[in-house]
Amino acid sequence: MNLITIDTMDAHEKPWRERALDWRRSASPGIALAALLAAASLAAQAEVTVKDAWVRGTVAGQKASGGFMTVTSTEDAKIVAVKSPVARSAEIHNTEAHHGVMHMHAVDALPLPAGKAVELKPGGHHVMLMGLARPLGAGETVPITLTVENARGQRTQVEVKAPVRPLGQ
Ligand SMILES: [Cu+2]
Repeated sequence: MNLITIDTMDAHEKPWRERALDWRRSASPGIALAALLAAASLAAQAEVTVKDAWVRGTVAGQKASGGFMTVTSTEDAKIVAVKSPVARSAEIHNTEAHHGVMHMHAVDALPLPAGKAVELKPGGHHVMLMGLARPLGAGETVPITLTVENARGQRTQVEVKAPVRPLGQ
């Protein structure tokens, strides 16, 4: 009777131990795979380079100004938002002529085709800084944060330091 009981226990315990071992063996490759996937998704983030950033200086009482720069992304992406601590709000604007008069209007996103240098410049696309708390003087630097979204919907923040150029340049 005793022997039978022990035999029965052994018979049940062995497969259980084996199952536990199988689970432990498969667990570490699973973790390694998850780490690999995380690394792959990090590597897939758009690399964005910003050159020649500047902001136009303002005079006392002026509430808005423009930010300009050249932006290049390694993969297809778009700028979906902009912000700056010097402005209550900021938008991406485009400039267009309507009946011979130049108008600015906000755009939802500015496309960054892979490898193409996209220029934000006076008379074209620009960062519109609105609700300025104080005048922006030559010599100071304005931080601007771009939110860039790639084709898979992943967003990254790009920090830009834009020196202020005197009004009239
Ligand atoms: Cu504008």
